[in-house]
Amino acid sequence: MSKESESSNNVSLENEERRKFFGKTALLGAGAVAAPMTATMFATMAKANAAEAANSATIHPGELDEYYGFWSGGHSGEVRILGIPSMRELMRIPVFNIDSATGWGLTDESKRIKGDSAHLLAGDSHHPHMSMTDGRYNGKYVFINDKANTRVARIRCDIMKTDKITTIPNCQAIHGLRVQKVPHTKYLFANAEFRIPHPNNGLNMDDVPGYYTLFNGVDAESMDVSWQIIVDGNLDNTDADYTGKYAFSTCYNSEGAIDLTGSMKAERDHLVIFNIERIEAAVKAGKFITLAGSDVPVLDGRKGSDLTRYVPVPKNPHGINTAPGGKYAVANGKLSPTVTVFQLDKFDALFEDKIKPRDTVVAEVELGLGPLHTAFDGKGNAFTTLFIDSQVCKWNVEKAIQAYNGENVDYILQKLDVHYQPGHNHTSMGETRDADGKYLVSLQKFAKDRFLQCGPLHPENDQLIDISGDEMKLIHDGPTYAEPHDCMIVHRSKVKTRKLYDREDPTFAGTIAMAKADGVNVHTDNKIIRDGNKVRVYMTSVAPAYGMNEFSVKQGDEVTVVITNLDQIEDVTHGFCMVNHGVQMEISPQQTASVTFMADKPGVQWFYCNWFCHALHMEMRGRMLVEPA
Ligand code: RUQ
Ligand code: CUA
Ligand code: CA
Repeated sequence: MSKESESSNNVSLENEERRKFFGKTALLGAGAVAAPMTATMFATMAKANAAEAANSATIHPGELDEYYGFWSGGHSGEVRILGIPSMRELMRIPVFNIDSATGWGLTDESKRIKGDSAHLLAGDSHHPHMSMTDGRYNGKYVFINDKANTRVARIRCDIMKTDKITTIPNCQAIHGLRVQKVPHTKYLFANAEFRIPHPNNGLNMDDVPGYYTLFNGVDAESMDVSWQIIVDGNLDNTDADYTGKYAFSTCYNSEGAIDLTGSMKAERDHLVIFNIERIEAAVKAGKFITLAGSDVPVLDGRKGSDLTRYVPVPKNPHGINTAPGGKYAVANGKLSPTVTVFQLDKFDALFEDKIKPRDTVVAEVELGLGPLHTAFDGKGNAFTTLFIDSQVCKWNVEKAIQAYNGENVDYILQKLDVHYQPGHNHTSMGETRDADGKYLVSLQKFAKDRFLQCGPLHPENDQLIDISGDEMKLIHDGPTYAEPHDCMIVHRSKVKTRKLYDREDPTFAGTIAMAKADGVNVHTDNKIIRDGNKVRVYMTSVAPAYGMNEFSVKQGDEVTVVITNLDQIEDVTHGFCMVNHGVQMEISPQQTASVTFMADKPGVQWFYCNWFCHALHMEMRGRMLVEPA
């Protein structure tokens, strides 16, 4: 036995003690649970472990990472791209937030994409997932949900920008989000978490038993809502199978409670399984209603419906994760120390009423306290985060099934301390058929003593773990800003990005159409169009100058500045900032971007380029001359 595994054993002993102390139901105030070891106590052991790992987190200067990591930005409302294994942050993609660097939420193009929610300045992104073909990433889109404002969004992976945002009608708080894996991502599956009255008009607020929520199928190409399914209980997380026939969601509030204690009463809540073929057939046959807020087909999937089945699962289950082979899915118990393993090929029989709901469960085994999410290595092993225990538990699925059937096998292979209180975790390519068992990222909600203190607000700690060998090895700590809920790790071979914008890019097609209607060729013209008190200023840019040194408007004019960056050189992004007007935006090579604002101040108003583009970047500026009203 090596020194390292001896120390691991000591750690498990300590955790045993801690477990006794807290007991199995002492979960409230879990965030206050003390750290199992201090950072210093861990330093020596961690160093030794990292040094021994087969896969290193070290990427030398100038070297490229092997994987793209897509991180949700939580209540920052964005998505971030990290390089794996270096854990370097490569890019931020503003989605539901406002971003002053790129002008996301300020520019006309981004407002068009935000559509009916353009007035919302905040969001809470949780679950990024890439579109798939036959259970494999296809590099086309990354989808993300906004719990805060009940939206789903799509990011185009060729330019890594948001290109569609849809507000889901008739419900509140989209939490769980996944894609259909097979045959391809036709649907996004989106869980509305909170139960509400219908219609929600203030006249039936006391009818709590009458509240319900909806499971949503969103067309991945049009981003329109295809159908909504009324369910019993609420909806937490979701995943799909590898046949394309089923999606399934966890529910922590089968009680239909509106308070904390009420939602913890039942020993079991459930997993609800959706039969996609039957849903599509029912929609086709016109067997739906519509709700006040929209014309989206709404179907009843409550208990007794043909469209769904409800499988009891202990207790306030959280994550639901399909294993890469597609044979099993794992629900994570949260308030129960167990995970529940479903055998997915039993779902056909369940829907044909040949077996009972619980007959689809092939194992329900204890792992530790507060299981939240499970990831897989593609070799039959699973990695489950234990929030209360501050550990990742590696276990073998087949062995868990044997143990559940009474055989005397040890299904738990290793427990690794993580720092501290993990929520999601994700393995490289682990939610696809291509799971490669190389890296595991564990996303910790608390950093505590891991980093230099930065005041009362701490970063989180995203840890990288080498899972290629028999033992998990912690190889990197990565502080992150609020609050990556979830991430996904995609091999770089799956992603092809553009170096320059295509001049026909749909992102700015609306702006080009406006220019055409104004008789302006944005490639060549520097021109002002006056249309009553609306003024459209079209200019080009080539480092280090705008095509226009100055332009004149009247106080009270609504000014739209449209800039086309004619630079053809990769990386020469310009900006446009109108001083004292709250106006900023990015114009990358070959991009057209526009922003609209009121010229409400008379006199000389300077504008300048705010993306460093040239030795004479400071000199890239001009004047807006505003004639007083
Ligand atoms: S949830 S910590 Cu928003 Cu993904 Cu599980
Ligand atoms: Cu153009 Cu800086
Ligand atoms: Ca419950």
